[in-house]
Formats: sequence, structure tokens, C-alpha cells
Amino acid sequence: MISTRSALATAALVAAVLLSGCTGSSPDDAAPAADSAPAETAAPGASGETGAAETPADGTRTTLMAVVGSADDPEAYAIGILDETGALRTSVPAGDYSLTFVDRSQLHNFHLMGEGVDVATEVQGTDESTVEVTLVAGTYEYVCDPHSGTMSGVLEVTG
Ligand SMILES: [Cu+2]
Repeated sequence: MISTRSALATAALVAAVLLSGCTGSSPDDAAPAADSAPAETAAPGASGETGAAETPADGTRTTLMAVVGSADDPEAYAIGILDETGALRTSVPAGDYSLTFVDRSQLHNFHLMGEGVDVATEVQGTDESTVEVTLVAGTYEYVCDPHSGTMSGVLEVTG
């Protein structure tokens, strides 16, 4: 699936940019000390929301990517949900989605919770699998379970 790999690579790159505030400017800052984790994983960019309609044709699923870490540092304290264009999403329309984990970290996991949904990767080991989820109007939360105080986010699902 070349297109999928390309999309993932793009997403990882964008994630690195969007979430780079977490990693510090020096490689020496990469030591995985929990108490040095950034308080904010990502500020939604003012231009990050397209607001474009994205309801797929019947029977197809839109892909979202559940990313932890960054392309440069899989262990970076960063977490987010990106769309197929690599844009960080804080809201999506209700519907059926394919959620592709991009978890290349041995320290972190991705755990999405909300009505009808409770999916997570393992903390140890990597996971780039895809699960199918149905999101209904409301608020979904995602965290890295070991670092939920600093690695968390909210996905608003609009009806
Ligand atoms: Cu973590």
C-alpha cells in the first residue's frame, strides 16, 4: 500500500512540525524524564482547521491517524489525531472512520475513549495497525496512558 505509507510518512512529518514544541531545541533534551514533559502537546493552529466537508461517499471510510511521538523522535512527548492530509484535527463530523495508529514509541501509547469507542495500543512495542471506529456527536478524549497528565487531547465530534 504505497499510498498508505506515503500518507503515514507525511502525517509523521507534519506531526513533527505541529508537535515540535514538545521536543525542545536540543537533542540533549530528549531524555525521557516524565517531569520534563511539556504541558502542552499541541496548540491547534488557527489555520489548522479547514472546516471543509469531508463526508465520504456511502460505504467508504475516512482515515484518521492516531500519532504519538514525532518523525524525528518516536519517544517525543507528543500526541495527536491527524487527518489524511496530515493536519491536526480537533473536530471531525460524526461517522465511520478508519483509525490508523502511528505508535513507534516504546514509552507511549495511544488510547482513544468516548461513546462506543475504547481503543488503545500497547505502551511497549510499536503499533501501526488500523481499527474501524464509529464516532458519534460528542467529545472523545485521547491520552498516552502512562503520561495522561501531559499527553492528552480532545476530539470534538459534530453531529
Ligand atoms: Cu507517553
